[in-house]
Amino acid sequence: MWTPDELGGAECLGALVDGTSLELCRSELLNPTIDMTGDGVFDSGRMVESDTVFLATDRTGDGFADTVTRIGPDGTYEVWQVSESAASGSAQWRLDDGGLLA
Ligand SMILES: [Ca+2]
Repeated sequence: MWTPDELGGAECLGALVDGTSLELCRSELLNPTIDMTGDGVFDSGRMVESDTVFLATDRTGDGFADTVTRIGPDGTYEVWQVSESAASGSAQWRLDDGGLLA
């Protein structure tokens, strides 16, 4: 189950690997309901797929997610960020952080 009312094109977020091109996985915030940056603007949306929760945030304000936090049912989490590849100059998803929620 997932919530397409908040995120569009988000099905690919569950299959991110280090170096996934932004062109291959670009999720649009359709109806963001969360303010992650605290500036009073809703910049994040949620998706639930199986037992995994995804929180997608648009930090650049272009309407597309550039940070995704994936929280698994076992308490593990991963933080994915879009960054420019120095080699190719293209935008890619990179695993930025991860671990176990206390
Ligand atoms: Ca963005």
